[in-house]
Amino acid sequence: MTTVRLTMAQALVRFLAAQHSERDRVEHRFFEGCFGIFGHGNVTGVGQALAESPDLLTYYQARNEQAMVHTAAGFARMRNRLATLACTTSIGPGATNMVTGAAAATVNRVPVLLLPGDTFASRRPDPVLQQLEVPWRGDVSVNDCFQPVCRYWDRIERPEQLIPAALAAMRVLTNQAETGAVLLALPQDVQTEAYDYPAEFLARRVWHIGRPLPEAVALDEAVQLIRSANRPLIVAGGGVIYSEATDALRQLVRRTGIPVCETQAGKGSLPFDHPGALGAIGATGTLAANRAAAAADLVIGVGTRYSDFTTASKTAFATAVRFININIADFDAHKLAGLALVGDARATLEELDRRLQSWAVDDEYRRECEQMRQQWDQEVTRLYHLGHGPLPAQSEVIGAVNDLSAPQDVVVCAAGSMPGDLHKLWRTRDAKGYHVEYGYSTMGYEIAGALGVKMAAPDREVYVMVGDGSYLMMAQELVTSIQERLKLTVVLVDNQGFASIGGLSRSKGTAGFGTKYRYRSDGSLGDDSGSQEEEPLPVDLGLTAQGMGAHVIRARNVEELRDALIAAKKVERTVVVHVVTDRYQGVPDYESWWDVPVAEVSKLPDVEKARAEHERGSARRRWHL
Ligand SMILES: Cc1ncc(C[n+]2csc(CCOP(=O)(O)OP(=O)(O)O)c2C)c(N)n1
Ligand SMILES: [Mg+2]
Repeated sequence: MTTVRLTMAQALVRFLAAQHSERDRVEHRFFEGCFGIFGHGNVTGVGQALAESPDLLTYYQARNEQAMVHTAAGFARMRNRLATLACTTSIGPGATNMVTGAAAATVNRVPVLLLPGDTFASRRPDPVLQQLEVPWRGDVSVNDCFQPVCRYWDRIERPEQLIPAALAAMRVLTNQAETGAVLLALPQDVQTEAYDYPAEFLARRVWHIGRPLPEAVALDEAVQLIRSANRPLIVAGGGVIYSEATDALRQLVRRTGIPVCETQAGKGSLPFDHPGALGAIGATGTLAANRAAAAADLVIGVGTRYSDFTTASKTAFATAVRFININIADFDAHKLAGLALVGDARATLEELDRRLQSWAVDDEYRRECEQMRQQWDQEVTRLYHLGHGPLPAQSEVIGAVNDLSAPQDVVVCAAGSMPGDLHKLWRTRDAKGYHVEYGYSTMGYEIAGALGVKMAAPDREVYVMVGDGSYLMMAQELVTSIQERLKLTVVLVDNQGFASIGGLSRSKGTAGFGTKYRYRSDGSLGDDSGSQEEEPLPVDLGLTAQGMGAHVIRARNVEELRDALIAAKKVERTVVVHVVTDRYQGVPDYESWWDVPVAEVSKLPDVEKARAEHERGSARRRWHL
């Protein structure tokens, strides 16, 4: 057997460079690079290996470890989970900074490979700088806190352990049902130890990603249920897009007339103007989709995890509704007591279409849905052109960006009031044109994740919609975008604080307590009721973006915003368009509900009122057993 004498870190870099995924006979390099921030714990191990062989794996320097995991996740999502980036860190804080990124990737079922440094396997210098000492256990380090947020977790304590661990990591990363964050903790001494690695371990390897079909009996039962339904409705989730099932969906919808609504991850499954497209469903849903959901007698979920936003906290659907769930993950396919069709979305939709033969919904139902869709489109037009002043409304900002972006461009967002408004209002024209991280809704994902989107799709313009709160939490990757010449157009929507949570707080009787970036002259904590004497903070977010190298344009109204977006197209580096909006001009809910518990007893009358309202809402919750 041929062997190659390498350090564990050198073998790892060679192994990563040799991994490929393959679906539909098309092969992709699985790791297109490695992000990192060096310190002790990786600079002389993985860092040495990357420096020695830059041709194997491109190294990218990030500013924050959480951000680089978001970048890897944004990249992997944009590539439909067929490729990703690795992330290397030092030990201690460098490693634990990745926990939020790992959780976000795992919640969203997106593959990322995390390679944190770890304390010495030999334990001779313990406690090493940044080591957590655990008196009752010798074999733990801070990296153990990744266990619940990773789909595979391992620590390589001998160089030869890399062989089974790396293979196990790859199996999970390329398994569509299990994928998420995968972590290999790398003790700093072991990274530098040499071993005679078998050449086969380092050879080119291709991981097949299949398109399995559900069992024939389950398909038969599904066809029977669909044929006997009067008002079937498809809920398209992220699985439709990852599986590249949008054409199959369109074909099925065109022929059968079953209308489609979309989750956050599934938005883009159909273009917004397709006759069967009812748009967003659930807590942030459109009137068309929410009305269709309430009246549906059969729901066909495709690649959805049925989060509370999708089901409007289990109030969106009627008690008697049946569910058919097409999902690659058995875990999701069984939700809401659905008939589980465990399989690939595209293959299963094609098979259902074939088996349904000439069956279609009633013309009347088809017409009714098309009418609801048209009415919704008018509502979007109204909100795009509110003519609100003096400060513009957020819906007008969305309208301007939508109007001035090209169909194949990508809008990226994650937290605040913007994701819900985008879900309702963004007119998606391309299956990969809408990228909102709403599984973990991580403030700070926006710019970092968008960087990954741009790396994965350099030919598309990437529009980042970021609130002032998210911006302040994690804006530093603007610097990385300048460094890597990856242009982003960032629309910084400044409404002076956490408007979404302020609104939620007001609606629950607590007057927006602690959600506004303003301070009062007497030094007391302001709320968000608009009733106190307040002064704005002496803070200029535009200047901070300029300081990080971005080209900054300020827009005071919608016309200036449109001009700024046109001007931004001609700028080569990252542009930040800073627009101040009216914090109190939100987009309404459309017959939906979100379960946020309210205090059962309180001294505040508004809380008591909100509690009574909450109980009325709760009465609509269903079990779906
Ligand atoms: C890391 C993180 N911390 C806290 C939250 C809870 N949270 C959700 S939205 C939000 C406010 C976001 O403010 P901003 O980005 O300005 O958007 P706006 O609500 O004003 O639209 C907060 C604190 C979160 N989603 N993520
Ligand atoms: Mg804000």
